[in-house]
Amino acid sequence: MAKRWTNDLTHADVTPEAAYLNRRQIMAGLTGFGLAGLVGTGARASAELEPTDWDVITQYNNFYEFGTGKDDPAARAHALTTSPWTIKIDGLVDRPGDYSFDDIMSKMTIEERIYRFRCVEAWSMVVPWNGFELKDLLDLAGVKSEAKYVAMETLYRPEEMPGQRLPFLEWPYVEGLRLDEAMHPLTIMATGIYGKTIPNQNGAPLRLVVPWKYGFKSIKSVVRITLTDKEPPTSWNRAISSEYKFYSNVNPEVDHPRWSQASERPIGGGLFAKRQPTLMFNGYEEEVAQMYEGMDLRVHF
Ligand SMILES: Nc1nc2c(c(=O)[nH]1)N[C@H]1C(S)=C(S)[C@@H](COP(=O)(O)O)O[C@H]1N2
Ligand SMILES: [Mo]
Repeated sequence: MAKRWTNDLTHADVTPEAAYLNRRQIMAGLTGFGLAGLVGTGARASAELEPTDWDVITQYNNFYEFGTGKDDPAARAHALTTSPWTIKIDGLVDRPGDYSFDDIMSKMTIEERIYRFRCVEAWSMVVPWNGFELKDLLDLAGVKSEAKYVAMETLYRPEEMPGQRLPFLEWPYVEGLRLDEAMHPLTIMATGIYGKTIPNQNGAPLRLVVPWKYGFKSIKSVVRITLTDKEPPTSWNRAISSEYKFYSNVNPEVDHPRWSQASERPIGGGLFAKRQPTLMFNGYEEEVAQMYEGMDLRVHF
């Protein structure tokens, strides 16, 4: 586990304020279709994010089921069988059952969403996802009024996922969201990147993407979605509960116990890529902050 958490961040890495303001103007954009209702100003809507290269997005990965190295998933995940694929939706829903991936896809509207992606390890990318809103899938199953949380589980198949034969984490990988977070229009299930089928190493055939939270919340290769009235367990909280809590919202003001979260290293930016400031809620504050009103984000980090 030590390897994963090694990093070289110091407070001296934080970008000076002038650069911050410049870059902030560039980075403030929220692109993607279907978000018009959320976007406050025209300037914000028209600003652009520069997507990270395909090769970087698909070769620098965290997917511990295939090993802890950043290049292990790309080297090993081709062995994963992703078709047929079934997602069990159960718990507090009107229509529990095994939903086939193909059937789900025939009912969903696939959109492109270009999102910032910020790992808790303080690196970042910009990913042009293709996918559908998680809300649409939950509506298909019919969420009962008692439901308060959504729990998700990754495939457990050690024959194809060699990392699951080792105790890096407790398997299967599990994650969860509060129901309002899960229903938020920014929350998607991604099935593609750059208009291509999502590669196995990125979580084929479908993975969660919650752009205002640290990357580990965005659980890959999902096989089960359970609606519940209790806060579900999450893998990194189980592993190191003092460092990883349930919410894990990106927050430059709350440092990880072992490193600063004030800035991040863009992956794939080349030789001249500078560290950049991390934005509150990863730049999605305007869209999501109201869900956390009245919560102490230093306690619920
Ligand atoms: N099942 C599963 N999901 C996972 C992980 C994992 O190890 N297993 N890693 C998480 C972490 S720490 C990150 S940063 C992102 C990485 O997504 P990417 O490889 O598509 O960039 O996936 C998240 N989802
Ligand atoms: Mo991560």
